[in-house]
Amino acid sequence: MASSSSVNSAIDRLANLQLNELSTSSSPNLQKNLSILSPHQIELGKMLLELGQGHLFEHWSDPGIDDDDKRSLLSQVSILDSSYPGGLSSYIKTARELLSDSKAGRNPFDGFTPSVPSGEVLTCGDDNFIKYEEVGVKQVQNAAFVLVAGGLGERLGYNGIKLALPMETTTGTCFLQHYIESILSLSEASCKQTEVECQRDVPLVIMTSDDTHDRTIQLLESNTYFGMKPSQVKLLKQEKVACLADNDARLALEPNNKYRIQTKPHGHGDVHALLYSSGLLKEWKDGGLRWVLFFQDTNGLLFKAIPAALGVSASKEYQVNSLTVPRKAKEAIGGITKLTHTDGREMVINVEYNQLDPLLRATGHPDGDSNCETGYSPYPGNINQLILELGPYIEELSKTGGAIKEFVNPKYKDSTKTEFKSSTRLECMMQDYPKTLPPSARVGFTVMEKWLAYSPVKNNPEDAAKVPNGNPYHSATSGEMAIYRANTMILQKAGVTVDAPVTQVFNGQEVEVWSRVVWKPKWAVTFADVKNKIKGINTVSQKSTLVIKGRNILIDGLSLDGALIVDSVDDAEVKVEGSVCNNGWIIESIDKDNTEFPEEVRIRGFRINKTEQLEQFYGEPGKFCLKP
Ligand code: UGB
Repeated sequence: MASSSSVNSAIDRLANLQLNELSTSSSPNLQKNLSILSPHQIELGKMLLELGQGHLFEHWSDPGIDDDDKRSLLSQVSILDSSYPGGLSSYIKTARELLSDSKAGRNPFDGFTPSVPSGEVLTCGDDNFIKYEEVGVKQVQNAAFVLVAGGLGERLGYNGIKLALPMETTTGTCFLQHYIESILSLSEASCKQTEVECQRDVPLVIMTSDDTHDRTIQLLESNTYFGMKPSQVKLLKQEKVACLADNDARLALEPNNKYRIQTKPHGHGDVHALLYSSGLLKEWKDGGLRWVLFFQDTNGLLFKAIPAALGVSASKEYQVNSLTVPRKAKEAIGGITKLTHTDGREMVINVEYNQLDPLLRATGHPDGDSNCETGYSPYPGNINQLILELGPYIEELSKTGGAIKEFVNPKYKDSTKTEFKSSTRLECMMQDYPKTLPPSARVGFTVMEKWLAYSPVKNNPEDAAKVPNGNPYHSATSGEMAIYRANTMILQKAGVTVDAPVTQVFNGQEVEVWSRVVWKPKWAVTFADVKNKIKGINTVSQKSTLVIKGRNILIDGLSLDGALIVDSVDDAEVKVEGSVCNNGWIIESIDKDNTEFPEEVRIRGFRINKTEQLEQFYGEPGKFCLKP
């Protein structure tokens, strides 16, 4: 073993060597400060100079500057360098190329002609849907789930993390709880269907960022992981990337701190590099897993679509399956598009909402992104639910390290495109993963009905109220109403007579208000489950609330006009029949600016007044009948 003195002298030699190399460099400020830096920091300083970033040392001789500030700048550089595939030099090189393309107005889709791709179109409740659900549920025990939740949700303007937001306020279940309970129930159903003992716990990875990491851990820990084993959940934190001040990709310093590089989020595409570098993919592969399912933070409907979509992946052997819904022109979701290049290349890929319109206009569609005779854009909307087959995914990532094709979106001061209004950065999107795949890769997509599969919470009340007529609000108001509509419509498809919805306006948004029907995933995770638990003639009035929390609850001859909440231990079987009539739970409009209400209520513009209900809990094993 080397003695500490020999190690120290090696470091000294290295530092001197670098000192000498730097003596001809363009930054006298850095040279003067070499004695306070570690060899690694000197190495980083040298790299920055070589990358044309000498301006970062401009303030190093300002009076009153602490050595710690200088060291902290280089510590930050070290993190930026190690967290980006290929390091900072690769980041700056790519940035220069993309900024030059942007300045020249080069179109990333140059040479490509868009056309409408074909995919598997599913209708909830029909035989095909049920068949795919069954195939999909069997596969869940071979799947891992990945939730990207590093976004701050600037558009929503909510102060907490979006995963902690109630998905609906009838039960107050937050998004993360619903996701976890859905995964647990699906996994249990999977083992039951295949009649095997569950060999493993289905893994859940959550990608966080500095904006969401601590609060995500707190949410999990204060709720005992919502029933998952802590070892089943892994958090991977994405780092932000350096901001760029100009077309030469000079790194931008914070306006109020000349010793800190300004950083911004790099986008959800980071998830691939993080998964790869974490070693989890290999662990999953060795453990016999076959699928990785990616999903976003606030789509409360998604798990209604997952079993059938996974069934499509397995049946069609798709290496990549994107879940989509019919898309309104100009809606802020990407469009899945077939792109054919003049050189013969072809790919089916998401074209982001801000790029679809110019691409169409440039390729002979003068109306750009517009609706066709169906009232929707012919390009199905990407809802960023991707199902990847693990084997080919690892193979691809071992070539790319998980790096995803990036883009840059600078806001220029004027038409000379020489200065930016504010700093920019490279970004990447998880749905761009297929861009590097060979043409032989099996890339497909599945179209689901929007009412069933997609209603995210992204927009604040003010912006939602300004959404063009007929386009979705994507707000907390519409997100909650979509849960009630989907659940009530599923009951209807299962044979229950339900009332038509009424139209009401909350926070300036006109929405359909259906009966407030909510169930726990352990009651039903598929359409077939719902059908099996509904018998006889049942009716639910529009003003009603029906909450089903227990596992074995059979609705058989219920007439509901009010609020009914049924819960039971897992070993109890409860048959619900007869007439339930009470004043129920009333939706009351509230003012979004009334600070008497918590923020998560104000962003909806309504609250639920729990006036009167029939609430029954069956705490013992056995057979029971709830007959009022
Ligand atoms: N996210 C991260 O985890 N890290 C980040 O750095 C950024 C985001 P947005 P966006 O389904 O409605 C996407 O901001 O990016 C997470 C698709 O690109 O909600 O505008 C974040 O926490 C678009 O094609 O959405 O649009 C959240 O969970 C379309 O499909 C997720 O990434 C659209 O979503 C999405 O972030 C949609």
